[in-house]
Amino acid sequence: MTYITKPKLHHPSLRKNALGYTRRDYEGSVSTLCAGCGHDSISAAIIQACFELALPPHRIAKLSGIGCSSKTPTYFLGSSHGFNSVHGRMPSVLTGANLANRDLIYMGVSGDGDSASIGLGQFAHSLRRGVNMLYIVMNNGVYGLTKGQFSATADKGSKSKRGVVNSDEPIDLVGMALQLGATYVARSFSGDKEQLVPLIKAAISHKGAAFIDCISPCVAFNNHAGSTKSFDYVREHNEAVNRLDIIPEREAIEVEYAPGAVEQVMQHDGSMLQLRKLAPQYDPHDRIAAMTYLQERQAAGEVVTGLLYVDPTPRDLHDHLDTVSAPLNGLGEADLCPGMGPLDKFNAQHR
Ligand SMILES: Cc1ncc(C[n+]2csc(CCOP(=O)(O)OP(=O)(O)O)c2C)c(N)n1
Ligand code: SF4
Ligand SMILES: [Mg+2]
Repeated sequence: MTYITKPKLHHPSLRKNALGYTRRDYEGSVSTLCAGCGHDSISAAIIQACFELALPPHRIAKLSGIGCSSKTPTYFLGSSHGFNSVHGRMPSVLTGANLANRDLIYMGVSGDGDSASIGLGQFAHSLRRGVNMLYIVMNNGVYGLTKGQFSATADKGSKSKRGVVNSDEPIDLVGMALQLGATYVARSFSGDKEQLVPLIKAAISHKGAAFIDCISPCVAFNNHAGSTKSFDYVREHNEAVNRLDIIPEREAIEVEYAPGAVEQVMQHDGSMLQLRKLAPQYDPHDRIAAMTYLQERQAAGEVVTGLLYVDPTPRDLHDHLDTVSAPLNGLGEADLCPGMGPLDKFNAQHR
């Protein structure tokens, strides 16, 4: 429905955030995805998260690859920067943009085909380098845009709409993200907005590589009995290890929980993560234990969701490379050509 444009005027009584924006100010154009597609629910969660965090839209850069999932940035944050790259190449474009201008908030939007097949190398390197971003995969287990071929995240034994059984082992992007050194790793479900919105908010506030694998059923090609990425399957097998609330810096903590049921994690920006533990033995600070737990539960047929791992003191790519703190487009001639003195000093360090 590209010909339907949204009205520009908003009802005066719409709730406003601290910047005076309404939720509608964070929307994009009307979605052209199939009605009921999980990806639209994730777009709605991203809109909600940015509205609640009161982010200035001009400070956000959303980048994607190719696929139904990679089309979604058109449907949210219409006033933000956007770049629709080549299939599987979003992470390298995002890395370059981030190195050039660290002042923007980077959001990489991808699909399971985009990230686990053609873009697997790019996915891996952006996480291991610690690029400061929210990397979200809208995971439906199929190539939705090209009409429903199994993707590399489809479970072994999962059935296609035509009854073909997938014989290949799946790639678990969460397991990979943990192994590669991502400092914030979560899994969620497009049908669970209450879980997803805080996970997105916390991932945006995280200063490092934050990865969310969001199961997002494809109603056209992968939502039938036998599919392990269908709405019914995920609802029946969803095991949430925790529930997250995020309390921005300086806001009074008013929520009360029973002692022992909640863990508080302070982030670098002063915001506080409140983790309500649903699986008391699950420790989201132990990378190795998280990997073992996930594999055990996966073998039992469960889909583990929640905040799976967080490092509250992450280092990002700029810290590793010791880059200048100013965006490159803000550097003047004197910074770029400091003269012979600094050049001689620099050369001397390498002799
Ligand atoms: C280089 C290249 N190879 C193949 C394609 C064809 N193609 C377009 S989208 C896509 C898969 C998309 O799957 P996914 O990332 O899971 O997104 P979804 O549509 O399922 O959301 C493929 C193979 C392409 N556009 N470019
Ligand atoms: S084909 Fe599948 S992934 Fe693509 S818009 Fe339709 S439901 Fe969504
Ligand atoms: Mg897909």
